[in-house]
Amino acid sequence: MSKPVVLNIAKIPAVLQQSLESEFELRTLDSPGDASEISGLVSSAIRGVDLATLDRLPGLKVMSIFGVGLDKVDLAAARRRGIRVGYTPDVLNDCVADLAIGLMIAASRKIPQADGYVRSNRWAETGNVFDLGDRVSGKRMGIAGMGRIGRIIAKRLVGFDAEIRYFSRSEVRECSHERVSTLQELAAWCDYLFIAVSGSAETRHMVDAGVLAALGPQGYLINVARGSVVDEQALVAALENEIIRGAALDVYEVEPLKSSRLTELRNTVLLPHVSSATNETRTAMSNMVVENLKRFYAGERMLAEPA
Ligand code: 8YV
Repeated sequence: MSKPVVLNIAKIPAVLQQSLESEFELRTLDSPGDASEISGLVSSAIRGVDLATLDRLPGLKVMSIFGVGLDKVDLAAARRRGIRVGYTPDVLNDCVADLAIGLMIAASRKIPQADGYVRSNRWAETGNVFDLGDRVSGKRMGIAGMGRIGRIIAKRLVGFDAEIRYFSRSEVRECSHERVSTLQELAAWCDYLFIAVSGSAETRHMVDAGVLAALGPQGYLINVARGSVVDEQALVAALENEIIRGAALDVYEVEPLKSSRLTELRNTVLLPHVSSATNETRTAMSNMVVENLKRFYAGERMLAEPA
C-alpha cells in the first residue's frame, strides 16, 4: 500500500525529518509535487498554518503541529474543512518552566553581564567590582496563567521559599496558591511576574503600561508564553524609564527579534524562543508529531487534539 503523502512547511529537528521520511511520503515546500495528493501537513507552533496554505491543499485531512501554542494555526478554518489537528502539549512543560526559572535568576543576578565581565577580562583588570544583583529566594512570585506550564513554574518556585499567587480567568481547583482577580492586582503585589498564558486575541497586550506601572521599580517581567501577550512598546518605555527593574524574555511580538530597543537596554535578558529547545523535549515533541499522524492514518484518536 502506498504511504500517505505529508507536506512539511516548518523548520523541524533532523530526528523528526527522518521519522517522517520513513513513515510517510514526505514532501517539502521546495518540491510539493501534486498538491491534491497531500493529505497530511506538518508545521510548528512558530510557523503556524494560515488560510492561504489550507487553500493550496484541497485534499488535506490532518495536520500535526510541533508545539503546544496554536495561536498561529487557523483552527477555525481547519474545523470548517473537517481537517483534524494534532499537537504536542505536556511533553514540554518541564523544560519551559525550567527556563522561566533560569530567566528569573539570569535577570536578577545579572548572569549574562557577569559572564561578559569575566570574558572581557574586566574582572582581572578591575577586581571584584561587579554590580550587585537582586536576591531571588523569598520574594513574591506572580504567575499569569495557571495552566500546564504555570503549574510547573509554581512547583519550581516553591523551592525558592517564595510566596506565590496567580491570576487566571477562573479558579484552578487543584492549585493551593491564592488567585487574584486581575492581572494589575497581581503585578502590584509581586516582585516577579511570570507570563504563562496562551497567545490569543483575548490575551493580546494583556501586559500593558498599566500592568507594568503596577509591577513597579523593583519588579521583573518574565515571559515564556507569547510575545503578543506583552505590549512591547510599553515594555521598552517601562524599561527605559526604570518603571520596572528588568525583563527576561524568550518570546517577542515579531520573531526573530531584530533592530529592537530591547537589545540595547541593559536591564533585559533576551533568548531566541528556546524554552522547549532541549534534546529530550524536542525528541519527545518529534515523536508525538509522528505518532499523531500515524494514529490518524490508522483511524485512531491522536495523542492530543486541541479542545
Ligand atoms: C515551538 C512553542 O513549538 O510549543 C510552542 O508553542 O512555541 C515552541 O515549543 C518550537 O520552538 C518549534 O517551533
